Amino acid sequence: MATEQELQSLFNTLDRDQDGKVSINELFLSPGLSAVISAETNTGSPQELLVQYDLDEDGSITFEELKEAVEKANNLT
Ligand SMILES: [Ca+2]
Ligand SMILES: [Ca+2]
Repeated sequence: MATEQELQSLFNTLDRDQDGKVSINELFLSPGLSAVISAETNTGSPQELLVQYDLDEDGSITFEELKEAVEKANNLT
C-alpha cells in the first residue's frame, strides 16, 4: 500500500531525466524501485506494467497512469 505522496516521490526518483514520464528504460535502471512499483500495481514486470497501464501507448508511464494502476490494484491509501 502507498499514499499518493509516497507514489509521487517514488515516481520522481524513477524519472531520472525529469521529463514527467517513467520509461521502461528508467524502470530497468532502478530494479529495486521497479519491484516496489510491480508490487503496488500487481504486475510481474515493467513490461507487464506498460502493456496493462500505458494508456496512451507512448512507451512511458505518467504519474496519472501510475496512480490509476495502483488504484485499480486497490493499493492506494
Ligand atoms: Ca523520464
Ligand atoms: Ca503513457
